[in-house]
Formats: sequence, structure tokens, C-alpha cells
Amino acid sequence: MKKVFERPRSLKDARFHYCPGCGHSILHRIVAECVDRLGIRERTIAIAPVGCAVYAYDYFDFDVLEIPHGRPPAAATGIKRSLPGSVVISYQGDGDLAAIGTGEIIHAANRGENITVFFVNNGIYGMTGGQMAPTTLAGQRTTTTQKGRDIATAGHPLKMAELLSGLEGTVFAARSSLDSPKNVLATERLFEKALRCQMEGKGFSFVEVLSQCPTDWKLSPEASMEWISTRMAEFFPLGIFKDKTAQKTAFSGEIKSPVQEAR
Ligand SMILES: Cc1ncc(C[n+]2csc(CCOP(=O)(O)OP(=O)(O)O)c2C)c(N)n1
Ligand code: SF4
Ligand SMILES: [Mg+2]
Repeated sequence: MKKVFERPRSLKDARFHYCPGCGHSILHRIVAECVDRLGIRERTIAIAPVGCAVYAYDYFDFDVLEIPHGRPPAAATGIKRSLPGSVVISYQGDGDLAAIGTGEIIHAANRGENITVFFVNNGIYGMTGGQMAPTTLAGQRTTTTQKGRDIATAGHPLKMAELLSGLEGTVFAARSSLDSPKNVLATERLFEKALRCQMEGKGFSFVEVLSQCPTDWKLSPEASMEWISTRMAEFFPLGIFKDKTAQKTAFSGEIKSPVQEAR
């Protein structure tokens, strides 16, 4: 049977600028397919990060805003609160979310904002030429850690999915990867679940994805997949770290403080 590439309605007919083998291309398609499947294209508002995915608005066929480095969760908060019927997707890299934007993501999650964050962990600052990110592995060579990341001076890689799952406001937190067709499909299922969490008004949802950057890792696309499977996934385990989507309503709407209850 002849296989035909069908472009999701939510992807424009434009050629990606990403390097061959880059995870962003796969993730854009996954996001678009989820939006199509859920029938939310008309009310989706995504945020393009500063990073290699900066031109996401050229590819997605729904509303996309470009937000300064690290600030997407703050902007997403404002959009969702002013347009509660929208479905807000914050698409962020590790330099954006886990370095300059650490404060924004932690407080948005802790407030239980009803938004969905897709976190692209490629362990490096891709756009600016391959500097160390907070998620760079111990011993990993980058342009700013030419002998490999030294934990004694640079600290440990940040495990954002685990970190955010420890916050009261987080309803759903998971990590997936793009190192095999099976895991690509699993990523799509997690994205859809996270978006449903928001659509049902449950609260903050977060999916981290281990994503390849062949260019700055200086590996072939095939070797990059292998690097994710053998090196990244060893330190960043895949799985669901928190799932409170079965709870009835959003955290902020239901639970009374001890002071209120005493009245
Ligand atoms: C306020 C601010 N500081 C620094 C930069 C420079 N800068 C642009 S992209 C980037 C890092 C991008 O890395 P990441 O978020 O991991 O995205 P990737 O390119 O890897 O997908 C940095 C530091 C900037 N644009 N704005
Ligand atoms: S530098 Fe890395 S993250 Fe950026 S487009 Fe190329 S492969 Fe993708
Ligand atoms: Mg990155």
C-alpha cells in the first residue's frame, strides 16, 4: 500500500528550518496532531520560545506568540486568565525554561495555572551554538565545558519533571523521549493527556521530552538517538511522575484553606 504523508491541519505548508535529525521537527508534528485530534485549533494559543524553535509561528496554523527568553509561563498565565476558553501551550527549551526562566516555571506550576508546558530537553543551548544548559549531563562536552561538565563547579543536571511534580499546583508531570518510534508515539499520548488535563480545567500540566540536537552534540542523527537511549535516559528516567488528573476540579477552585474551613 502506498504511504502518503498527510500534513496535520494545524501545520502550515512550510519547510522546517531545523537541522536534519532535530527533535523540534518531530515535536512540532506531534503538537499539531494532538491539536487536530482534540479539535481545538481555533482556540489554541501557543508560545514560541527564544531558542531554535523561535520560528514556531511560521509552522503552526494556530495563534502563536513570541515571548522573551524564560518568560513564557508568565505570559501563558496572562493569556489563560484573560481568555479562559483558550487552550494555552507553552513550548520551551532547557535554556529558556530551566535557566533564565526557572523562577517563572516554578511559580506558574506552584500557582496551579491551568496551562500546558512542553519542555524540550536537548541538554544544550542549541540556538546560540551549543553552550552548557542546566540539563547538560555530567561529563558532557559543550562549547562552555570543553573538558566535559564538571559537577564540582557546574552542579548537577536539573531534573525538571521531578522538581515540578513536587509542587502542590502541578496536576500532571511526565518525561518522554524521541529515541524510537515507540517513544515518539508515547510522547504524543502524553501531550494529548496533558492538553486534556487543561481542557477539563484540572490545572498545571507538564511534559518533558528528551530531544536530539545532532548539530551541537556533534553526532549523526542515528548516534543522537543512541545517545538519548544510553546516556540521557539513564540520568533522566522516562515515566509519569505525577498524575492527579482523576481529581474532580482544579486545585485552586476546590480546596479550602484551614482558615476558611474554621469559619
Ligand atoms: C534575555 C536573553 N538572554 C539570552 C538570550 C540568548 N539566547 C537565545 S536562545 C538561548 C538559549 C536557547 O537554548 P534552549 O532554550 O535550550 O533552546 P534550544 O535552542 O536548545 O531549543 C539564549 C541563551 C536571549 N535571547 N535573551
Ligand atoms: S542546533 Fe540543535 S536544536 Fe537547533 S535546530 Fe539544530 S539540531 Fe535542532
Ligand atoms: Mg536546549
